[in-house]
Amino acid sequence: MSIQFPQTPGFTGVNKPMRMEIDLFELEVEGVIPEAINGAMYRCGPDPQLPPRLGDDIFINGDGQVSGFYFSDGHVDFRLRYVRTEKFELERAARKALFGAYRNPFTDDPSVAGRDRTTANTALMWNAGRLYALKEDGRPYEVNPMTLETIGRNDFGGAMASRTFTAHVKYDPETHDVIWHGYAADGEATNAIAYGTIAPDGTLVSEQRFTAPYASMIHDFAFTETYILFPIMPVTSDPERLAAGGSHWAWDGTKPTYVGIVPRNGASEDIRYFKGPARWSFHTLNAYEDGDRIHLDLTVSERVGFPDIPILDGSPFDPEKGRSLLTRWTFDMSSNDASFSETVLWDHPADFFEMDPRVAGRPYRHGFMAAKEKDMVFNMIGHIDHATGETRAYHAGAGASVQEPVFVPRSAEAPEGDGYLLAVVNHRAENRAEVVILDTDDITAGPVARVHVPMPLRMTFHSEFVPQAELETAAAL
Ligand code: V55
Ligand code: FE
Repeated sequence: MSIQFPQTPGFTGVNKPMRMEIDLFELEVEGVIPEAINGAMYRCGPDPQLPPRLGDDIFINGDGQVSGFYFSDGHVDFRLRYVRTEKFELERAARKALFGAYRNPFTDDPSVAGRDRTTANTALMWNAGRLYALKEDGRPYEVNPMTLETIGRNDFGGAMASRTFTAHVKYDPETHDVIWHGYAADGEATNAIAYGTIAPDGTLVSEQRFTAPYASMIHDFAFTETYILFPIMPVTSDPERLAAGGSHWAWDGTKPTYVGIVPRNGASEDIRYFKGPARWSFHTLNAYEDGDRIHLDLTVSERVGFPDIPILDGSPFDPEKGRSLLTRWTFDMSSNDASFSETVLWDHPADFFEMDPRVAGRPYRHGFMAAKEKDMVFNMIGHIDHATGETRAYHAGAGASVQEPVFVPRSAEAPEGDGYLLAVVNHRAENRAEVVILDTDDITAGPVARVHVPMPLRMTFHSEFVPQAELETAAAL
C-alpha cells in the first residue's frame, strides 16, 4: 500500500504538508527586541495530518495547528502543536483520513457519522486566561497557552445552543466581553445565525438568534459601541449540493449583499438590513459610530477572492474581480434608505488586518495589514493613517511572503497605534522564516529586530498577541 499525498497544487510547493510538531529553544535574534515585547505571539493555521480521503483537498480543510513565539526579556522560544480535535484523533487511530470534503459530512467514512468534523485551523481566542483554537464550523478547542497541548472542546457547559462559533471573535476594550457569532447555527447550510457575549470570566452571558436572508459564509463581522454588524454576501451553501457530494460553497452573484445591524443591548428582532450589489469580503478591520452613521472598514472585492470556491454560473475564477481592496462602507441609521456608500481606501490588495485593540469598535486612526502588488502573494506589511489618509508599506523582499501582523503598544499609556508590529515573513527559496519587528512610527524603515527560524513555516491564517502579564495571571489560575 502506498501512502502518498497527491501531487496537486494544494499539496506541493508552498502547500507541501510539513506535519511537524516543533520545539525551538533560544531562536537567533538580530538586533534588540524592544522591552515592550514580552508575551506570546500565537498563530493558527492548517496542515493536513494525512493524505486526503478523496484524492485532493482544499487548503482551508487542513488539520489545525497552533504555534507560539514566546518573547521574554529579549529571548524567544518557539513551539508548534497540532490541535487534538476529535477528527485528528480518530484519523490518527485509523492511520488514514476518515473525513472527506470540507464541511461535507456526506463524503465521510460511515464509521465517523455524527462525530465532530471541525479542524480548529483558523484563529485564536484568549478569554478568562484560556487559549482556544477556532474554526467557524464547530466549537472552540482549548489548548494550554504554554505547552500548546490540547485540553479539549469547549461546549460552554452545555449553555450554548449554536452548533458553530466564529473564528473571528471581537473583544470590547471597555467591558472586556467577547462578542461572538455562529452562522449555520442549526447545522450546515442553515441560515440560522446566533450571536452574543461571553464575560471576561468565560461565562456565556447571552445568545440571540436571527434568520439570515440566505445561507452564506459569515466569515467575519464587526461591532461598535452600540451595534453588531453582520455582512451577508453571496458565498452560499445549499443542502442539495452537499447531499450530492458537491462543494460546500458557491458564488451566486445574482444575490445582493446585505449588512444586518443589530443593537448590542436590544433584541435580534430589531435587526436592520442594508442592501447593496453582490460583494465579497474576507475580513473586517474595524467599525465605529460617527453620529448617526456607522463606518465599517473591510476588504472588498466584486466577486469571491478564493479560487477554490466555484462560481454558480460555471464561469471561471477571475482574479480581477476577486481582487480585494481596503474599503469603507457607511450606513446612515437616521435614514430609511437601505443603501450604503462604498469608498476604496487603498489601491493595493490588502487583508489580514490588525489594529490597536484599545480602540476596537471606536473611532480609530491606524490600520495595519498584509498587502501586496497585483496578483502576487502578500509580500508587504501596510499601514494606513485615517487622519492623514497616508499609506505606507514595508516590502519584505523578493520571494518573501508575509503573514498577518500583530500589534504591541510601546507602553500601556502610548497613544493609539504607537508601538510595534510583529509578522512572520517566509523565505521559501532560502528555506527559512523570520519574525520581523517593525516600529509603527515608520514601518518603511525596516525591522528594528528580526527573529530567525531555521526552516520555512507554512502559511497560517490568524495571529494573536497575549502580553506576559496576562500569561502569568493565567498560569496562577
Ligand atoms: C475561510 C477560511 C476558513 C474557512 C472558511 O474565507 C473561510 C476564509 C481557514 O478556514 O473554513
Ligand atoms: Fe479569517
